[in-house]
Amino acid sequence: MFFYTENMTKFAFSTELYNQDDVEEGYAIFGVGFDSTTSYKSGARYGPKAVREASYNFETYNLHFDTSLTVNNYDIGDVNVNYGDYETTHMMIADTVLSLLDMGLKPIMIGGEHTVTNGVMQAIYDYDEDYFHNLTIIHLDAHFDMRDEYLGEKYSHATVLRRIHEMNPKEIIQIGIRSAEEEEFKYVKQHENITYYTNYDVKNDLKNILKRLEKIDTPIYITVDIDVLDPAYVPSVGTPAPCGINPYELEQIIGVLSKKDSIGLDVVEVSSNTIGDSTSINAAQVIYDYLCLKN
Ligand SMILES: [Mn+2]
Repeated sequence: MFFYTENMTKFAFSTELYNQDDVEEGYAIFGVGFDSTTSYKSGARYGPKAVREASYNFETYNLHFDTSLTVNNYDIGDVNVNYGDYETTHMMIADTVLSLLDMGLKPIMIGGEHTVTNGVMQAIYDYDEDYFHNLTIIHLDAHFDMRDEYLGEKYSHATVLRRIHEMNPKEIIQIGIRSAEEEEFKYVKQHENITYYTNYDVKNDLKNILKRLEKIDTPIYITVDIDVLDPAYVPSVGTPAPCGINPYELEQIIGVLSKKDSIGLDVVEVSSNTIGDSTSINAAQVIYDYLCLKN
């Protein structure tokens, strides 16, 4: 091993995993560069590379949370994707995550378009169905992603939360929402186990939302579509929507959620393709904050 080198194909603070027999409990970071159903600005396939590269910009001590990132985490590389075919990609994500869970590793996925979250949900469901039915899904996004289908597709970035809701988790809490289609909005309002907070709710009463999150007493899974932030902070996303939340608000939300019993996290929809793009830096910050608070 070389002591003074770094590997930008891996997340900055991750450990190499050479032999599966040596694995210790912790977190497994992986990418899924799939973006075949992206409808507006393409490029989420670059997310995993861009977010990892951006992670080298951070220092090991997290000043805001007064802690360093020391929790055990491996970067296992990227799941193979079948461009243009979500179904086989879904199977490969689900199989990979199921292996991780069997090894005592919690998934941290870098997307890819939001569709890929379905694969992680499938794995958690297959791992322990009762656990899945007791799970609270925390969904940060500009969009509900609750359409039944989008452009004829059942599995799409715009339907991902609908498919997850159909698998019957205990609850879904959506935060930062500011864009919708009427049918999905009706669906959200019809279901008591879906709660949503708009961008204005975050702006006007973040404390109330944080209190609500603190009260969660089930395991959680966190899915962050980075377009929850305003396009001023994250210009390189598939579907930008104005009047988003800001990184201070996101950091406070992640701060509360990281103290919860979480089975995993994903950060999706990063389509940065240049070094130092603010979108990938903000996305890497979410993973960095989360892991710092898992010590
Ligand atoms: Mn979105």
